[in-house]
Amino acid sequence: MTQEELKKAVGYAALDYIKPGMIVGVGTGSTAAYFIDALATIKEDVVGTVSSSIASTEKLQRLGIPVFDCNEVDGVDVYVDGADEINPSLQMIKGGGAALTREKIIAAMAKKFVCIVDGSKKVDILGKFPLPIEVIPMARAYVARQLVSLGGTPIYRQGVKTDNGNVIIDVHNLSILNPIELEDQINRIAGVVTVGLFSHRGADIALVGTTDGVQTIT
Ligand code: ABF
Repeated sequence: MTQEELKKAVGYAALDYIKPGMIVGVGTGSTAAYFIDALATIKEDVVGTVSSSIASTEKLQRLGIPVFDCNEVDGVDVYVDGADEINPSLQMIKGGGAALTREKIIAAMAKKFVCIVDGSKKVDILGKFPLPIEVIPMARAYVARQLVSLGGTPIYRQGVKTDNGNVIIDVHNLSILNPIELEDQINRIAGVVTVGLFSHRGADIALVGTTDGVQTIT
């Protein structure tokens, strides 16, 4: 199976977690896009969605799936999204698609987080994928210096503006042995909006696409 087929398989497998009457949180990226296609096949059953990016909102609306503002809903029943890396504790690096802030908000709101990935995203130790951080533009150089003092190599993602009007710094050369501690340390730097480390609020379930089928990890 190709990587695209594995992404599609987990996108459709996530439908098992969608029940009638739910508000569904929808992620961003190529794997989440397959989930949106799958959701369109049962769109009459759900109340609607909240979306983690303008790109996903546009796709949901194109397919006739209602999208609510997060402030209009009391909560999110289940959130389905991809990741850039996921470890055995279901902690993740996210934000390769620059949608990390809205993703973290929806993850926090969700009763259940279902992460959908192809097998290439499974790692023992997070950090080979550069860790994305959304930063207020005026703090970019300051935040970068603080990240160097934490042992990383920050690279400004040129030409990218997030849906919230901020910039992204990708931190290379990290081996994240204690994700919770690092998430806390980076959150304490002034000017950081969101770190793409999802360790306090990791996934509850991971659906991993492999050539032997979809593996479920809880
Ligand atoms: C989002 O999409 C992200 O947090 C992650 O960066 C990315 C994964 O994209 P893809 O499914 O295209 O690999 O979920």
